[in-house]
Amino acid sequence: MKLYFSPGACSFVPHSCLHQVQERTGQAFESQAVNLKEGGQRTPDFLALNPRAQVPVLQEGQNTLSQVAAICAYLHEKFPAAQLFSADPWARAQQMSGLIWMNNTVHPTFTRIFRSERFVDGDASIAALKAFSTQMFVGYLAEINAMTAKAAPFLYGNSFSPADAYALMFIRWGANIGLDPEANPAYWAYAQRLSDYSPVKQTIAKEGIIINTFKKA
Ligand SMILES: N[C@@H](CCC(=O)N[C@@H](CS)C(=O)NCC(=O)O)C(=O)O
Repeated sequence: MKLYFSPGACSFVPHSCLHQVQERTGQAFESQAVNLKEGGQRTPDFLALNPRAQVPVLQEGQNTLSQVAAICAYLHEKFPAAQLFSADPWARAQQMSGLIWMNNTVHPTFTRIFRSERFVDGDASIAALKAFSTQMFVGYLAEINAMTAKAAPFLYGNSFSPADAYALMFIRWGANIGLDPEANPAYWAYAQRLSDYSPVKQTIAKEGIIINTFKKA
């Protein structure tokens, strides 16, 4: 089993899951970094794995699987002892609901800030899209802040689920574009706790990332 990831990207979510699988079941995995800044996602070798030119990709023998939620669900079904989601159907559905919202709403909003030129033409339109999407992203961070205020200690109770790893990436991505993580105190406290959770801690170390990249003016 091999995960193609980019440090600090959404692939951090299945990467954290794989570390939890390894820790709880002993199942080893390989991982390979793809340099998105240098176009590693558009090389012929990578496009053969995922023609959509995106990480994450999970490779199982000759087969490949893309999409964060699908990879996490697959790992859960294959390694139930890793407890990536709850065993209770309703609790699991809540965890999945949060994960899918992050993947289909919060993440694409950030993409409109980070990759604005892919969505509109012209400097003025790009600036407008960035500004509008940043306001939306700030709103989502506040929404997650409210969720983390009730985190016990994870977003969905006493067990880690993939949505936790996604939430950690969002506060980091915000810091990357100049949004102070400490503006959402509950979220920032949760992010610091989560960074110390063993599978997440190992993933941070493996990817060589820091969570708070915010620089005060
Ligand atoms: N919905 C996709 C999103 C994947 C995605 O947006 N990946 C980004 C990194 S966070 C990527 O590979 N971007 C490459 C690019 O923008 O060229 C999933 O769940 O896997």
